[in-house]
Amino acid sequence: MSTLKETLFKKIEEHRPRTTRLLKEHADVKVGEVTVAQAIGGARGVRCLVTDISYLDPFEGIRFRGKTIPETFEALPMAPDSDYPYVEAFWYFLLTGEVPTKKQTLEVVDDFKARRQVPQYVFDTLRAMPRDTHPMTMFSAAILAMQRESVFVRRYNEGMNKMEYWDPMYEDACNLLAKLPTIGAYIYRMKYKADTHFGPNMDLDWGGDFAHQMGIGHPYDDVARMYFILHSDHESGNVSAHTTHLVASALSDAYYALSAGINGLAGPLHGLANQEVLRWTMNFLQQLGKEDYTEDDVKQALWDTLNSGQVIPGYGHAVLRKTDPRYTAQREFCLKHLPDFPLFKLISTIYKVTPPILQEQGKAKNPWPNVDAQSGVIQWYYGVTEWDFYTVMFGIGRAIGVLANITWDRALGYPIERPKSVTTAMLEETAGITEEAMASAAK
Ligand code: CMX
Repeated sequence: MSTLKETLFKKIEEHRPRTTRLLKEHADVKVGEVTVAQAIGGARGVRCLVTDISYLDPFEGIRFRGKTIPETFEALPMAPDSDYPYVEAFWYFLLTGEVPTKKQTLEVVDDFKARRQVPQYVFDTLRAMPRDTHPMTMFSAAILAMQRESVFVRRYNEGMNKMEYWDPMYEDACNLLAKLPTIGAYIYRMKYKADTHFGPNMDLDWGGDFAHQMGIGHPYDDVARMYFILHSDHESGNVSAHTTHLVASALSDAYYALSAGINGLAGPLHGLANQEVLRWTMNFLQQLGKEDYTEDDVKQALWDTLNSGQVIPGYGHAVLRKTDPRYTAQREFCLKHLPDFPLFKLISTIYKVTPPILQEQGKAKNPWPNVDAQSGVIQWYYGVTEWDFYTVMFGIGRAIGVLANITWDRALGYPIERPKSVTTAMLEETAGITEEAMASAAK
């Protein structure tokens, strides 16, 4: 057994009694109440999911295993000639809560290399799809196509004991994760780079190999490492994490579950917002018809968007009530590597003028930028201008978090998810709305 797997097993054994005790001795303790607004309004703020992998404080932002983003970057072993840690070290950290040593990290690097080979039929599946298929559809299909590889399914069919479920889930998660950069880069180059490919470089780590297979030199390997870590996990309630968890709760394997989560990430209110930011920005420049814009031009375009009933992509959040630290981390990268890039300057101007406009409009509870507002500009700078592809990179990163979570779901024996629904009439009754009141309201 690898050090990571052994450490994970030890953590699982330590953790199980905590969940068991809560369920046995404190099952009736209330965590919160559900209001009518929450029942109709997307369960916002309802505390009914448990994860120890990350926690999102509305005013502080994400903590991975208790560490902020800067603390996470600081703590983990750095990749060679890099300002960012190995993604493999981060995987170890997310799974176990322990910061791995360099040696333990390199063990995971080697383990992922051994699992990196993507079966040919996955490429054949991608090639069979019309070339104008959205990259997120391709990415999801590639993951789903590999479902036949699931170790969990094989072991389940052999009659595995429940207590062992986490083990093949871990194997599926590692097998999948190791392949995702190759699949992502293949989709990119097949669609946008005349179907020319570099293939994996076994000397490189996960992030470095993604940059290599994309065909982009240093520091794009650091962009990849930073990007994948930043996008990995945002506690359990967001659409991609919750979908992955929900589907896995039926004991569907990691391939089914991740593919489903990726489909949720493909929505414009979620991960697809990163492509929408670039689309919005480029439309703005095109419609303006000149290169030099003023703050007033940007303000006008933002108001036009709001007045036509659309959202400003990259702004707002269901939980956060401040600038997303994932935005700030990417902004810091831009300030270091591309401070004079015109598109970065425009994105900075949008950052300056948007929050007051959203505040003036008075609808969005959070007027500040989220992770998606800044990510496209970095990609654009390094030549990845095909914005349809941006959410695939979000998806590769998000896989790290959701796969760690469903491994733990299995370890702790979380049951099939099945919240209860009510009817509108039941809500009306609970709210004390009488038939007479409804009849007089209808007059
Ligand atoms: N632009 C315009 N209106 C916005 C807005 C924005 N950026 N953010 C929120 N609003 C509006 C909502 O549409 C809603 O309007 P209605 O009352 O007419 O329905 C109102 O403000 C209240 O919404 P909220 O409670 O502040 O936000 P929600 O929790 O409902 O939704 C989110 C959160 C992210 C979907 C929303 O802020 C949004 O649509 N943002 C733009 C898309 C985006 O950037 N998504 C990416 C989020 C990060 C990620 O998951 O990747």
